[in-house]
Amino acid sequence: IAKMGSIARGALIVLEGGDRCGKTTQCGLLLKSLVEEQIQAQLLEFPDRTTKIGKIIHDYLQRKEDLEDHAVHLLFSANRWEAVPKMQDLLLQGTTLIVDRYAYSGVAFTVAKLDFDLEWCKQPDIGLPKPDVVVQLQLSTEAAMKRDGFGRERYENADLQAKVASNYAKLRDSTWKVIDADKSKEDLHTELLALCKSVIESAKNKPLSAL
Ligand code: DGP
Ligand code: NA
Ligand code: NA
Repeated sequence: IAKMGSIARGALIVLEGGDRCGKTTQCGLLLKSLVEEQIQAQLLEFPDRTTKIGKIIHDYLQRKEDLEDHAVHLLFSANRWEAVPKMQDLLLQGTTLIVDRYAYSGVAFTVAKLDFDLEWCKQPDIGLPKPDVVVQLQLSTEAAMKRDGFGRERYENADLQAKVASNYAKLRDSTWKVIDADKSKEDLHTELLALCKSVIESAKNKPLSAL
């Protein structure tokens, strides 16, 4: 067994995109392939609907509950913060995290629904572990709307999704990779797996930083 200090850290890999872009499917496929290749990995998703805060968010998304918009924004952020101790432990133990949505969704969705100030929206997530890569799966709203299940939850309408897409464009930095998601599940997976494996390699020697 290697000494704790000598274990290379895992990578923090975030997938972002509009609703029904195939993110969740791709996260699952990535996990399966990495594990098959004996690369330690785990899946996380935000919102994590299993926690107490996550349950409130779930009811809000299902329109069972209405909440003040600033308060909801902070709840989504709190739902990420409550996962941080676990995330840090896993990353430092060498486990790569595949994360389905992160702080970028927080900003892109809140700004989209209300024209809230972008800088205000970023504040509560400052200090979260910084992803090694943010993969944005890009799919036109028309294509997303044709997919199964679109329209069920609160934010799933064409207008809002188009705004989300333009907000993502304002958040891109050097860690972002934008990938065209309008292709077969298999082709998209092949592209993502190659990208993730190279990110996992290069993250090994980099310290974990913060947003
Ligand atoms: P999902 O379970 O990935 O379908 O996400 C649920 C919905 O919540 C989706 O429409 C995106 C939205 N969402 C995710 N994170 C945040 C956030 O931090 N803030 C807001 N306002 N919406 C978010
Ligand atoms: Na959704
Ligand atoms: Na999800």
